[in-house]
Amino acid sequence: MTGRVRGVLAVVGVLGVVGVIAGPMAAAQNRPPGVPRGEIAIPVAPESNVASSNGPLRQLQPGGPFRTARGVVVLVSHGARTTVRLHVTGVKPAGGTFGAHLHTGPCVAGDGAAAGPHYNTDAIAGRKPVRMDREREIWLDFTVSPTGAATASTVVPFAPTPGNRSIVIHQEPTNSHGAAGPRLACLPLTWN
Ligand SMILES: [Cu+2]
Repeated sequence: MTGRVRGVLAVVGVLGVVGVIAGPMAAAQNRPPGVPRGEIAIPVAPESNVASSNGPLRQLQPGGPFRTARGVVVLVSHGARTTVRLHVTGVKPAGGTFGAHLHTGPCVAGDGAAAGPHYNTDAIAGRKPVRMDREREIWLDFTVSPTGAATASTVVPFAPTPGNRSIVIHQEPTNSHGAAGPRLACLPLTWN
């Protein structure tokens, strides 16, 4: 078993259910040669990268609905294609729809500006004009259920470059220009 496969198995342990690997897990019912009984083989492309983060949301504004919230984010890149899944629990009051994106900078409690701008492939490549949409950025808007939980996922046609980055949750849903109002909370996401 390679280190990368172990990484994916660790993610399974953290999340329990990950949409992006549900298919491969089902396919793994036919155990390939060399895989011990009881272990699940998950096919992972050689260029795959996995990053995840799990913990209390860091607050960027005092007294918001994410005060008691926790989040899990999992990012899986295979070549030039990346799947990202975000799960949030403990939102009070429950309800509402919020914008969420991958930002280029770190997640620092009390300092929304530290997260920097959206991760945007036009901006990273120095292309102008910079277009802000769900093909060039990682958008994870979510609607909170009556139990205070929410899930969002996206698939984008690029692999974000490594860094000490963050998922930022905003007060409003993302509009057609990529804006979503004040920054309420964040979750760090770092990979190499
Ligand atoms: Cu954002």
